[in-house]
Amino acid sequence: MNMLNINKRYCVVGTGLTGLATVRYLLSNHCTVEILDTREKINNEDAIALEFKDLALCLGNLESFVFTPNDILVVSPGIALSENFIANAIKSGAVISSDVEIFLKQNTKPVVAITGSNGKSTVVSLLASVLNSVSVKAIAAGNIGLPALEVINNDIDVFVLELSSFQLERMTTCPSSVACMLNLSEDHMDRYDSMDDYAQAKHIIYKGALSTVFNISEVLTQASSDAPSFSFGKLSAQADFSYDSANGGIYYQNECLLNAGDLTIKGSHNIENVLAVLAILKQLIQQSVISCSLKDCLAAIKTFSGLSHRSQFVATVDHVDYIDDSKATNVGASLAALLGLQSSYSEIIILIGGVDKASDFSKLINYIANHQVRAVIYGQDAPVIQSAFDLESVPYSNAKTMLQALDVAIKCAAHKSAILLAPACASFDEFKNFSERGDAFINAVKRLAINEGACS
Ligand code: UMA
Ligand code: ADP
Repeated sequence: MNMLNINKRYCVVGTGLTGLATVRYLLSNHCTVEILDTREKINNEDAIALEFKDLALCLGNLESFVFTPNDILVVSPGIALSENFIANAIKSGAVISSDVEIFLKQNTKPVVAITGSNGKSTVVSLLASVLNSVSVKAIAAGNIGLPALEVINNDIDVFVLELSSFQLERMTTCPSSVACMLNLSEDHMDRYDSMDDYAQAKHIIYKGALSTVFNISEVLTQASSDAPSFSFGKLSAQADFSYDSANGGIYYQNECLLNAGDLTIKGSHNIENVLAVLAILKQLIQQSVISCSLKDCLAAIKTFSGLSHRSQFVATVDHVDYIDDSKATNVGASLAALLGLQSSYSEIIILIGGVDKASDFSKLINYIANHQVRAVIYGQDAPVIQSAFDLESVPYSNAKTMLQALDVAIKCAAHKSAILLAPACASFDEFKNFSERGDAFINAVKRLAINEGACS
């Protein structure tokens, strides 16, 4: 049934990926649409005017925009709900919605919804590729960079949605076949008042889920609903899906499904990601959403090689390994990268810096102080990060830019060590996004390899 209301005015706020996909979908369903953006100048204004010829585009401060009870605001995730114009809209009787909310109301196919502070993109990609390998048509969409409304009409058996806290916070329910929260560590503290607020936003994923999957090692990921639940955990034999570090086995209860040594993706965080995927698959099997067995899924799990910019080996130059984890944009992810690599190297030099998200760096600094790790700190918010290191009396090196930080690291790297880009910060001071930052690192390492003639 079509839940859209053609008598309402849909005010789509934001002209990025989400906003434009939403406008296209609403127009194709004959809705009345207006496009708004809080920025005075947007670089795709001409393209928007060309694509949506007769549509009103309102740019700049929206505080004096007149909203009415007839309005539904579809607010893009990058726009904080604390903006004054949102409060004005609510006061005027308008309703706040989002692209994912519209998707979930309109969609009729099974949905797997996945959130967490880290590992979301890896897990949604792995799950979608496993489902495709057993002839279930699946697509990974949402925060991974493909707005859900862009693919709603595709011929798909199961939608695998990556949902950020920004997307979840503007929904009241999130109906799905399986909802999973992978982990919960500090991120986006520039948008949330506290970890509690951030956790509350993440928990919306469980509202309306027919079954849940959570991380037994992180109690805050557990759903409070009565829906059937599976736990996973790399450190706990109590979990439904567990890992035995003594023999490398990955288990469903007492049954060994595969050995972690057979996985192409490496690092203990990726073992957790595989456990989560197995638990989600088991829920889909139990609900008869898919008709294969867990065993049928193992070949695709073993061959999955991970996503670029997530702990990816780049090259060995002059006996030093270079590793790109540009996607480590928070402290938890940088720590996971270090933990995953530590046992393979005599020393790791980590490049940290960029735009801080009001993070607490103490766990990372503490780890660096107690392991063979040295830090090179760079970028716009280097002073903030350096003060945190100074407070703990942990030494570090300085650089202005990411590439200069790489130069500093190269000069002091010993044989058999690794240089790791895992910045624990956003990239916007120097780059468009984390991929551009990772590509800049990879290209610099490749140039180095050519100059040294020693790439292996
Ligand atoms: N805008 C305003 N006012 C603001 C901020 C933005 O008007 O205060 C406008 C911008 O001018 C621009 C538009 O909003 O026109 C951009 O909207 P957006 O920031 O929501 O970006 P989208 O292009 O729609 O991308 C969003 C997600 N972005 C964010 O959550 C910030 C993308 O996640 C997601 O891939 C995409 O929807 C598709 O679902 C990115 C992200 O950084 C990758 N996510 C965060 C993360 O992973 O940590 C949560
Ligand atoms: P997200 O979409 O949540 O940002 P990604 O799969 O893109 O997750 O990975 C982001 C970062 O987190 C990368 O640096 C990656 O190495 C790290 N990571 C991946 N899985 C986990 C996990 N389960 N726990 C902690 N860190 C992880």
